[in-house]
Amino acid sequence: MSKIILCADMDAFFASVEQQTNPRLRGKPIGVIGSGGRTVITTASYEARKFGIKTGMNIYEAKKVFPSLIFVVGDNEKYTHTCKKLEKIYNQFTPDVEVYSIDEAFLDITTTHHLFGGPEAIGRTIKKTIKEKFGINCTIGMGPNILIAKLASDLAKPDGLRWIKSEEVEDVLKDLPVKELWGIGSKISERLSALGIRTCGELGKTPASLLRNKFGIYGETLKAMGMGICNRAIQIKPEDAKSVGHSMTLPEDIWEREKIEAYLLMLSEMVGRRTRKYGYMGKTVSLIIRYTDFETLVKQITLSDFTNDTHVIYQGALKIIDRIKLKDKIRLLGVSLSSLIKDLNQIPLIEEERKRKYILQAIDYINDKYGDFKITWGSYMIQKRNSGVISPAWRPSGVKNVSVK
Ligand code: TTP
Ligand code: MG
Repeated sequence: MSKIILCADMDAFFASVEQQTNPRLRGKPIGVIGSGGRTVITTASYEARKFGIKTGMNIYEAKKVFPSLIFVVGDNEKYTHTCKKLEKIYNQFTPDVEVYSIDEAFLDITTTHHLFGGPEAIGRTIKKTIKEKFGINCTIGMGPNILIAKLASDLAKPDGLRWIKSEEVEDVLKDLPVKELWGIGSKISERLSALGIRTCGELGKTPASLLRNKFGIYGETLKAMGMGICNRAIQIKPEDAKSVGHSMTLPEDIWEREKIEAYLLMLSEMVGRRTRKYGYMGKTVSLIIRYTDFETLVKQITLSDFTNDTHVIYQGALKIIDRIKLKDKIRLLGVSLSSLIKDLNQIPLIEEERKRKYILQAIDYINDKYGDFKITWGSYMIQKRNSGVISPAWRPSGVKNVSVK
């Protein structure tokens, strides 16, 4: 059964909030700017867009394009406050909500829409509720995945509602310029254009080998996008959002250092991967050890920085084990990451860290597509071979979301 994903995106969000809080600005062409001197327009009301005002213009450019534009200094607190309230509205229709940005959210309504009279009824109710409560127009897009839901919303802007059903996807994409797709910016669209690929239809029909050649692993994603395929699931916050952990009862009781290390690396990878998937980073690594007599230890270490990098988590777990004098064989091991913050997905400034981030993304992409541990760390494989403890048939199992104090 095809999924039904709903994308809600506020229209001219910051400007709409400003117009709502100051009635004199309603219906007027306004541009929201920062409070500093060298600031740009973060958004313009639709009244201002008609005169050519665009996000990213600096004040001087904007004044030249449209001298009567009203500048309003933005207030982030107002916007985050509204964003939190919007989430509550979405939660009335499904628990599977991903607040993607300050004014966009994705809702998986596959299993709940029938309770509310269908997808379009949910869309209309959300629009009406937001308008009544906040005086803001929003656009709702729906589709079989995030990519198509987002596209539907973009195509329906402003104040629209559009549902692109699975059977309509091919037709919608056929002549659509590639840059209309979420995730294809002007640089990629230029590179595609140099290959003679202008529409999504053409992109979807391009041989994967050619795209892989030009774009590496991202080439496959691009081809899928051209076909309207997107496997990225909605990222729901972890249940308690306090920690992400994984523990497992071992197939045999162990004592040997290299076996412990092999399991810790595997557990760290599971924790790192899940933390990355949820879009979080953590600063506290905890190690759980249960001896054969069931005595259980939980020890923690605080890292110098927030991370979701498998190896940093693993190094943290190793530091903890170094400080423990094992009194017996171990029957259960667990690793967890806590003190979580949302990963803002910033690109690291240090080249080495940047490379690592891309490596992790590539590994996650492959493992998401082909299955857990299809690609993994060399040291894990070496230890696996040497220790001989992990059978190829072994599958990750154990307690998820271990909460540690
Ligand atoms: P968008 O949803 O991209 O834009 P928008 O809501 O203003 O307009 P649209 O009707 O096209 O959806 O961004 C949401 C808010 O985020 C926007 O109101 C201002 C802010 N923003 C920035 O602060 N910096 C930016 O570069 C962009 C694009 C947006
Ligand atoms: Mg918006």
